[in-house]
Amino acid sequence: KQGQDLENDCRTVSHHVLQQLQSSSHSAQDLSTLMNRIALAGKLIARRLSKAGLMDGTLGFTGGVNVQGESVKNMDVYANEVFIAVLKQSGLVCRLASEEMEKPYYIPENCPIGRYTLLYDPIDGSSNTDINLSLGSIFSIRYQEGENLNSEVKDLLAPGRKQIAAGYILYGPSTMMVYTIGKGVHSFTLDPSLGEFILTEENIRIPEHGSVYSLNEGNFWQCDESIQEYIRYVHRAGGYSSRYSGAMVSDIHRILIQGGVFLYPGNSLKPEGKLRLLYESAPLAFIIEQAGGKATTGHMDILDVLPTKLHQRTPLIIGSNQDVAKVESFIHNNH
Ligand code: AHM
Ligand code: MG
Repeated sequence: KQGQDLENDCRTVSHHVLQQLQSSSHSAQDLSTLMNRIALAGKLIARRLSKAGLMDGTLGFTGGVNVQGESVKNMDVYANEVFIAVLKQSGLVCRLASEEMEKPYYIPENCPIGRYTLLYDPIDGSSNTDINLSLGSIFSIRYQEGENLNSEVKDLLAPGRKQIAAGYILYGPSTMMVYTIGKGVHSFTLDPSLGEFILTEENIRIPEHGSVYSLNEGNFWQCDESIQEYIRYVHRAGGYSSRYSGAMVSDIHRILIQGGVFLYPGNSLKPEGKLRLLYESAPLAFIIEQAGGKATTGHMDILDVLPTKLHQRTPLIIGSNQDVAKVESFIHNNH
């Protein structure tokens, strides 16, 4: 028993990545190192969040507005800088692009050797920061193609199928990290006494159907008729539960484990919805597809959408196959 416990305690993220790739190739080593650095970012952010009410300058707004036109919170800035700092030291990432930066950030000392780009949302669900509710970080890793050290993003304007790894960190009652490198979805829980993410569940499969639907129903009257019809269907059908936390990482994590559907469709005020393709929708779509679920705009798979700009938004319908199909049947008017 003791031996087994010890073995379990040694199942860290970086070890797991190496095992998945079963090789000592450069890219296996690279991905393992990258995942380890991202895990470190998660630990730093979790540490800060756990003391948020005790430390000056952690909660609240900076007074600035980001490229998306949203008010920037102190935690957004801190978390954005954490990712830059941990990846600077990796030597592997030459370029980072995030929700909080208008243009990609280049790490000159890592270019041109750094072969990877990290796309990320440092704090997902920012509105939960000041009220001590769940938050997330989302990440996506791609090979960097073409010229280094210029601010072009052309090579990033490629479908989500080009992602080589993706995942999220969930800052809840415990901190979890969920990742995929295209070989299933695996979750880890931060053991604060060890300071390590330890394997929780391997090869997570999303249920084919779940009872949860997750969207901001406050947008009901701005939604397309088809989405309104879907919502009416859910209300009438009975047996569904509405769950919407304001942080999609936690809402989608619930759906990954228990099934259901999360949606942020376009509406009359936000025709493309709210969520950003490259560092929000695509990484989560990679995770959910790898777990056997589906992610769509309503018209095509999220992972097939060809972006035209870095901060492009996209409608998102994501979750269990049957529940996503039900929403699609309303969009295509064949329910
Ligand atoms: P953020 O990254 O700026 O926090 O925005 C993304 C978040 C999602 O986590 C969440 O599902 C959504 O925005 C909530 O938006 P709304 O308040 O419009 O429902
Ligand atoms: Mg976000």
